[in-house]
Amino acid sequence: MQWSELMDSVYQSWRSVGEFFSGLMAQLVVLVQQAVSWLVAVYAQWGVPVEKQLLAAYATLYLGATLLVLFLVWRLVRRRRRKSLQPPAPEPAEVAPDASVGQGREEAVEAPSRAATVEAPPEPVSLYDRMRSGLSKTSSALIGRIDSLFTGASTVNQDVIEELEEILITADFGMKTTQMLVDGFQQRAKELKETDADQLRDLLKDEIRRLLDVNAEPLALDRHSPFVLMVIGVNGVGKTTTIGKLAQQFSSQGKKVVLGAADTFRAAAADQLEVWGERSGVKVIRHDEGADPAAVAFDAAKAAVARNADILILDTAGRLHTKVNLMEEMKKLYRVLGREIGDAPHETLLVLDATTGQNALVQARLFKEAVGVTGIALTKLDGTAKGGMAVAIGAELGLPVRFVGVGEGIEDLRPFDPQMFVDALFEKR
Ligand SMILES: Nc1nc2c(ncn2[C@@H]2O[C@H](COP(=O)(O)OP(=O)(O)OP(=O)(O)O)[C@@H](O)[C@H]2O)c(=O)[nH]1
Ligand SMILES: [Mg+2]
Repeated sequence: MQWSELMDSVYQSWRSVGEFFSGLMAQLVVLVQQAVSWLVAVYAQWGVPVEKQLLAAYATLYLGATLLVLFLVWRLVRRRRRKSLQPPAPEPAEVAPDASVGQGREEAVEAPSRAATVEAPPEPVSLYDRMRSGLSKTSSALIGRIDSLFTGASTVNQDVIEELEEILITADFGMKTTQMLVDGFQQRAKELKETDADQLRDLLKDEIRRLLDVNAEPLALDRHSPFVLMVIGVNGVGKTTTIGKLAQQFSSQGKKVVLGAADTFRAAAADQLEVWGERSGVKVIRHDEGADPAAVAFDAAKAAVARNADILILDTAGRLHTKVNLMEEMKKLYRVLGREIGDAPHETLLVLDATTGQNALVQARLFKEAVGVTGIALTKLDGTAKGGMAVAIGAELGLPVRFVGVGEGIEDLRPFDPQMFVDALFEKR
């Protein structure tokens, strides 16, 4: 191709692009003119003086266009933020370890992100196995040491008792619970004629099992309709995740669930709840960031009644606990809920992070005294060797553990079963 031909074709393409845009601009100008004359007519009808009609029309158009642009930008930002909260679809190769490929297996253990595990299809793993693997850290630290202590002991003497105390305290049973356990254990060990390691092990297991029985009302969801479950706890313990998992589990059991995003501290909190809501087809009532949590509770209660829901779960802001007015906020929530739905909330579930050990116990005590906790959800048991916490909560505070989180998957939030817990903890690995 000749140089002049090339220039000619470039010129032609630019010309057609130019024509296209000038056509578009002409259309736009016509559109603006029509809109202006329509607005002028409207302002004339409203009695606006003639000399101000044109100005008012242009000002209205300008304002409208600015608002439209702002709205589009807001939608774009919101969509992006949602996308960042939305877990990516699971990649089967990553979440399903292939035992035959050593490399792949290593990746599968390390790679799963929070999202991938949450979205993964339910694996054919029994509840017991989930509990067992969730407790593996506590079990290997605690039971391993206990087994070697009992195997080497010919009698239950003071040295054995002291070492047992130390092991239990290290696993975060806490001083008081450790003392209760050791006293009971020592008493019963004295009655044994011979000290056999397996017998001592069973004895301790039995003592722990006994302390796990808390004399508390069971969580009877069908006693109220809607049953109102208020979820509280300091920030980051796993409130929203626990609510999401519960919503999904309840709705898959055929229960109608409504969620209330009363954590209005940051918009992302309600967004996070909405993602869970969308995933399980559950309605989420939310307000804007900074809104009054009691107003959300009010609307959520109304929606739950109107929709004939079985369960209403309310998420609350953890950060408030540092504020002096937390109790006032809570009382307001209680008042609003109680007014809309008799006796609500029917359960105040305090979420505690097991990895924080004795600190979680301190939180539980504070919340119990201040707002009246009726049950505990103990999360992240899988991430700690200090699972003794689960026992200490019941033994020291008399609070029932309702649910335990032993992983990030939906199935990893389990109703707490004391027998299953000790069996999983003590199982030989
Ligand atoms: N390993 C593990 N991680 C968990 C468990 N439960 C929750 N998490 C993780 O803990 C982190 C915090 O969870 P959130 O649900 O956002 O906690 P939150 O209490 O709502 O936090 P705020 O809204 O900031 O007060 C998330 O990354 C969860 O995936 C669990 O049982 N095991
Ligand atoms: Mg939250």
